[in-house]
Amino acid sequence: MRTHVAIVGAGPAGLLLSHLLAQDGVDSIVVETRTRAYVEARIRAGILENSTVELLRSCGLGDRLDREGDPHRGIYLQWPGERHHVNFADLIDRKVWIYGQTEVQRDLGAARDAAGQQIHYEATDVALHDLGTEQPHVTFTDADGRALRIDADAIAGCDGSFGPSRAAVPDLAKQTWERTYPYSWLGILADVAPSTDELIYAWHPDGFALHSMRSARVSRFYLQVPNGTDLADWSDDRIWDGLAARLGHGQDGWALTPGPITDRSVLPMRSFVMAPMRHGRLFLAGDAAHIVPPTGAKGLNLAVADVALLAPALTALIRKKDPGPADAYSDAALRRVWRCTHFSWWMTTMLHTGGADGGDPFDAELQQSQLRWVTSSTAGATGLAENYAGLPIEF
Ligand code: RFL
Ligand code: PHB
Repeated sequence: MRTHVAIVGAGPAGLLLSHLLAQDGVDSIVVETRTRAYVEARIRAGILENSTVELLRSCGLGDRLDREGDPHRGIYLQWPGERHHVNFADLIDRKVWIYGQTEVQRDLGAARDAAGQQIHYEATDVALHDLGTEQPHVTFTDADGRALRIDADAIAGCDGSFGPSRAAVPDLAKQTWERTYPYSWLGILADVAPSTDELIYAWHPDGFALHSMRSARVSRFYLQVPNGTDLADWSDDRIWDGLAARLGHGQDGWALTPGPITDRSVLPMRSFVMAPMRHGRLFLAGDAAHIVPPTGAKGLNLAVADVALLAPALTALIRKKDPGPADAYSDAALRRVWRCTHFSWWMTTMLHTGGADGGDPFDAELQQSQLRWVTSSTAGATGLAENYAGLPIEF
């Protein structure tokens, strides 16, 4: 097969890239290891930034988001005895939207179906070749066992943190930075109306907790747990008791309503950046190039921002034979990546405590001091608001 861009990975980065390229008259073929049902059911991100929403609207993907998405004016930050609202709308005139990654993925899938996009799900043995030439290619075995090859002008590595694209860049041609954290998140989805109008990020001596949501009937919660936590050790009662204690059930008359748990998982936390986000004719976007811990709600938004830069860069390279934007892509994308990497690290280290292991009392005092400043100073709150809701794509 021959196309302009071979896209590895049909997550949000890969499908949005194929959508934006098609709008500019650039063809692509997408290769994905999982089934479509699996990709569309994966429970992940829940928050879209202002600039992500504007981009999705501008490329024709905003209709259902505008009907069903829930705009939030800000978030609550709390610690025992105190809950404060940080109002992004008042501070910087920007909002965030509750709209699950599952919904974004379905909207992208429907738009690509309507355009007749070629996507090979359930591919195996996906490999990238000849990246240093102007005619790279991808080989794979399709769902029917056929060995296939895609020749392209460029390859987009949108295959997340475990795909082959990052690994295809030789060690000598890349630099990486990594931070692991000494805690994980236990995440649940529950069939119960949210007990809050906007997200609650809670600092607590037992560990961080987050009350998020997916709709008027579905709530999403996270609890900080030690690395290596076994889900079997967390009964439903233990989860709800932990959430009630950390989120402040009974505090100022606030009550947490539990409900049936429909999904649960433990997620490790990691920061990772690889540079440059390009090797020859391979361009990386999204989790393939960088990972952030989820505390800042940045991962999906960063993937979208990468692709918003990459699509016009590949269009200029392929249709106008202008390499300028493609040459500038990695540096431009990395500026936002490092800002979001810092913000995600900052939110994470401000809110996670020693938990069951006790923790450092000095750190705990600094965290609470930081939380008091962020929630009481306009300058502090505006910094958080700009980073959480307000970064322009080209930041
Ligand atoms: P994805 O979504 O991982 O998609 C990559 C795709 O590549 C496929 N793949 C391959 N395809 C072909 N050949 C191979 N050999 C392949 N190997 C892998 C995979 O099957 C997959 O379909 O990466 P992408 O597109 O870069 O998107 C990134 C986002 O998914 C991710 O950053 C976010 O989900 C992170 N994240 C959040 N981001 C936010 O912006 N806001 C949030 O509120 C938020 N919450 C979260 C999150 C991530 C979480 N988890 C589980 C990691 C909450 C959670 C719990
Ligand atoms: C989510 O709803 O899954 C979510 C929300 C905010 C975060 C992380 C995850 O910071």
